[in-house]
Amino acid sequence: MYIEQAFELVKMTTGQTGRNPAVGCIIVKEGVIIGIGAHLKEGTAHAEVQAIRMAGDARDATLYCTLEPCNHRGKTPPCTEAIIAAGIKKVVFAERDTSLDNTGIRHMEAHGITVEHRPNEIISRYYEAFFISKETNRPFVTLKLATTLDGKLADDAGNSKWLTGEASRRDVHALRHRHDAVLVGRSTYEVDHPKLDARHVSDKIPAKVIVTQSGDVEIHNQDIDSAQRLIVIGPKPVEQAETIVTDDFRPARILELLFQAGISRLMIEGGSRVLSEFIEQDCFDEIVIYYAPKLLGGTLNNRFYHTLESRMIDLELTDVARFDDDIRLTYRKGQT
Ligand code: AOF
Ligand code: ZN
Repeated sequence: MYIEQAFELVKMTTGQTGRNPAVGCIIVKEGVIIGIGAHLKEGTAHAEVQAIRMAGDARDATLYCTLEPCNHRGKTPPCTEAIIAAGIKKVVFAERDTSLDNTGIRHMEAHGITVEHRPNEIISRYYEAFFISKETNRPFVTLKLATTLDGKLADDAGNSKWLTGEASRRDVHALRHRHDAVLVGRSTYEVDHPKLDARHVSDKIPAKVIVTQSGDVEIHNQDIDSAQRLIVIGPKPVEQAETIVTDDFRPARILELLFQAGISRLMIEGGSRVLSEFIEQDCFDEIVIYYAPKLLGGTLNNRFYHTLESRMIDLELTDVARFDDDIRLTYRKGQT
C-alpha cells in the first residue's frame, strides 16, 4: 500500500526532475505515516532525505521507497547514510537502481537494517524511461499524434486543428506536463503556431524544439520574450532562439544533442515527416495515438507514417483510454 502511495508522488513530479528519476518515499512508524518525501529537482535532496527531514525522529520506522536508495555521492550525499543515521529499521523499495553500483543494500544490511525488494510491474515499466535515457545518453522519446481513422494528421490543405475533442486535448496537455520538451518540424511550427504548453492542466512550460534543415525558420511573435525555452536545431544560428547548430539531422543525432542540452523526456508532436523519420530510425520509446471518429480521405499526404519501403515494427499495447468519442492508444516499442 505505502509503495503505491509513494508512487503517486512520482506521478506528480514526473517531468520536473531533469536527468534524475522522480522518486517517492513514505516513512511509517507503528502504522502512522511520519514522513513523506519526493525528489523535486535535479541537484536537490533525494526523496528519502526529504521524508527523513519531515519525520524528525524516524528511529525504528519503516521506509518505503519507489526506487532503491542510492549509495553514491553524486550532486547530493548517499541516501543510505541518511537512512542509517536516522536509525530506520526496515527499508522496502520497488525498483532496483541498476544505474548505480549495487552496494547500497549490503551497506544498509551491514548496519542491521532489514531490506526488502518488492517488485511492482507498473513501477518497473515507469522507470524504464529513466534507465533508457541514462544508459543511452538520449532522452526517453514519446511520439504523440492525433489522427483520423484513416491515419491522416491533416487534410490536403494542411488543416489539423481540432481533429480530436476537448477532452483529448486536455489529456495532451497532461502528457506535455510530464515531458521536458516538445519537438516539431519547421513546417508544423510555421503552419500551426503551436504553443506546446500545458495550460489546460498546469503552468508547466516544456521547452519548444523546432528542427529545420534549411535554417530558414520564422520565429513567431508569441515565442519572442516568452517564458518558454525555445530551441532551434538547424545549420546556422537563428536570432531570438537558442540554436543547436548541426549539419547532421539524423534522429539519433538530434536526440544526443537534446540530451546534452538537458532534455531527458522528449515528446514529438509531428508533423508526418518528423514522425516518420523517428519511427523509421527506431528513435522512439512510446507512441501515444489519439484516434478521432473521422474519415478524411484525400491524397496520401499527411499520413502519420509513410516510408519508401514497408518494414514491420512490432509494438506492445500498454494502455487504452477513451476521451468522449476519441480513443487513446499507448504503445511501447520493444527493445531492439
Ligand atoms: C535516490 N533517491 O530520490 C533519487 C535517486 O546527483 P544526485 O546525487 O542527485 O544522484 C542522482 C542519481 O541518484 C540518479 O542518477 C539516480 O540513479 C539516483 N536517484 N536516488 O536514492 C532519489 N532521485
Ligand atoms: Zn539517494
